[in-house]
Amino acid sequence: IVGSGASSKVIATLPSGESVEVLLFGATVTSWKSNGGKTENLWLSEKAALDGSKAVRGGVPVVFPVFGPPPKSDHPTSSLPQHGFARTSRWEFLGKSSAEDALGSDSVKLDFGLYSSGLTDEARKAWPLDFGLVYSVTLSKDSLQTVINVRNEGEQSFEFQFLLHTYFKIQDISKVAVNGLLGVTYIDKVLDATEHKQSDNSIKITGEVDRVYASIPQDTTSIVEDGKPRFDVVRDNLQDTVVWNPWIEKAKSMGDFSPDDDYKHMVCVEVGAVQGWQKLDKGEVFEGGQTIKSLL
Ligand code: TA6
Repeated sequence: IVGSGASSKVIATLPSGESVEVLLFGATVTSWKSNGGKTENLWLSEKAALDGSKAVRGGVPVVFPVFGPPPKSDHPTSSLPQHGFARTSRWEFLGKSSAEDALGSDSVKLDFGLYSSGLTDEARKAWPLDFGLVYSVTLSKDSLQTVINVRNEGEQSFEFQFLLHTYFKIQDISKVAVNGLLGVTYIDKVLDATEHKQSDNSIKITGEVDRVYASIPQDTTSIVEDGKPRFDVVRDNLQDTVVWNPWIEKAKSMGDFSPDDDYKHMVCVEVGAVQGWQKLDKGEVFEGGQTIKSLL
């Protein structure tokens, strides 16, 4: 662990130079470098708050127990902030373990925990359910796996949503396509949350895009740049994926999004369980996450 207080972070590096950095604040991955450590794969705003003062603008914010603005009323999450409390809570570092896969290549796993007892009074009051989260970040040579384990530690059942709000770093948004969502139904939040069907395999981004693709049959969404595969985003036990780019006006309107024209150098492909709610009875566990692969 380096640093202290809210800006404490854990850094792990493979012998071949790849690295991952995780803030204890929100268990937010803020950097993932592949190619021997030469290629940064995640976008991070130059004005991202890294001091715990607000959710990190970039990297991989952890969204739990609600995605987006919570239901207006009479729902347990109604008084939570947008995207829930996980990304603005202080998580515990539970430890690091190194492993070798069958082919002998190294990987290192970092575990983080967040429990009801670790919430601010405000969050605890807003969502008074007993839960335990263990978030595992595993760095391998060309991939980063991030998995959440949600346990209901209380007597009452509860329901939640979960999403990994991954900001991918890309060279030029005009040369990017997001592939693998052909035929999938999506809610278009730019077009008044109307429902649409993805008519072709490639999504090009030529303006603000904010779409929630639900119940996706196959598990991989790909980001292609300039005709070459750049990232594969593989879902594990999560059925939905959000595609988001704020474009010019929205980028300008976010105080912590900087530089303003950096919407050209990022795209969010966010895996999650956000359509409807995952229900956990007493003692039940949910596990899900993603493996993101750098194909450069
Ligand atoms: O994931 C897309 C989204 O839900 C957008 O609607 C936009 O609000 C984005 O998340 C960022 O939300 P934030 O609360 O981090 O500003």
